[in-house]
Amino acid sequence: MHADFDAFYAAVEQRDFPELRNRPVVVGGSPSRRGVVASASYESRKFGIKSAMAMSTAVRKCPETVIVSPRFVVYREVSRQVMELFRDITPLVEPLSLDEAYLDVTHLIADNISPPQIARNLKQKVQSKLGLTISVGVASSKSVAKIASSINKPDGLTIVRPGGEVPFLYPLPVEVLWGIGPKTSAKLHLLSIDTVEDLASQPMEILFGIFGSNATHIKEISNGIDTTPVITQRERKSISSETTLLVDTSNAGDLGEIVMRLSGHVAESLLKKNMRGRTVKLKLKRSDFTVVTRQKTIPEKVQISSEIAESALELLSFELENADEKYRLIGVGVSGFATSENLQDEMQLRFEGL
Ligand code: DCP
Ligand code: MG
Ligand code: MG
Repeated sequence: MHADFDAFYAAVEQRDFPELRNRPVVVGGSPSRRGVVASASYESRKFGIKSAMAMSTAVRKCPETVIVSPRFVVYREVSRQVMELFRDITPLVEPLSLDEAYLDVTHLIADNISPPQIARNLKQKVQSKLGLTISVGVASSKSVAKIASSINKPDGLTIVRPGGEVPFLYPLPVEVLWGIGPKTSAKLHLLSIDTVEDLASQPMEILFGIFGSNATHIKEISNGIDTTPVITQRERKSISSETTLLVDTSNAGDLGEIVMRLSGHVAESLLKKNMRGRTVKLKLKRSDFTVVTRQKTIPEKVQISSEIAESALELLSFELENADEKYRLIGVGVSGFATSENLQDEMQLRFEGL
């Protein structure tokens, strides 16, 4: 399942200030200071107001709209509460941002409780405990569930049964797919690729031309194929691979080769989980069993083998230059993934910078 709050910031304001209910409300920065819309209530969307629009445009579209300044502390607390409600039904919760998460409920399905019932119960619980509505998508994969939750907002519940993925996806506009932003969609429309079906029926060469190394993934998700598991934050802390050597060694060439091999294993796991990290860690156990770890944080998130190996080898040569030791175990790891907290911090910084 994928669950996402409807008009999150705006709905919290309407909940806490009853005079705002049933009125067009936008949360964001002031129009006189070139603010933008962070969240628009569904009443305001009837006038064409959307997230990320300049506040001055929003006011022009609907002069009677109420502009409210964001209260990030409150939104963060509501987010904590909803994630807790999600975790009451399954520990397998993967938050994507403050207002949405994937929930793996496969193990809860039984003869007398079906996925639609699990989803209805969840919606009811969120409504009664938090006074807010969520939209939920239920499907056999994360990608399809996320699209399903987005197409019947607000207060939606969309169920895509196994085998129904292709008929569900094909008529939808290409924009529903994760990773197709305004720039790519403009390019696609120029090529008369408007629906998911149009995209899915393109030959691979065309897709490679547009999406590069992401083409295979795009082809898969446009056919409803996505095998990535729901990853909880605890599991996210780091991904690593280590090995104990047959013979202790201080040989830089041998150690370097192992570091490259381990970097390959880590890259493979990252790719499978569709994750990238910013911190590369090297762990070394010396002959006397003391453990040293050295780590490096880089500006760009890494995912592929060569990028991970580059940093890990740098850490290795630093260690070898500064110690005269033999080693019995080596490990390479990547951490510093995007979590809902630091995603939100990034979002807040962007907001305040505007
Ligand atoms: N947000 C933001 N700036 C954006 C997009 C979102 O500050 N450009 C914030 C405000 C939103 C919250 O994140 O309330 C959640 O984002 P969503 O994309 O889920 O949008 P909403 O919950 O507001 O609306 P929807 O009902 O479409 O999910
Ligand atoms: Mg939302
Ligand atoms: Mg969201």
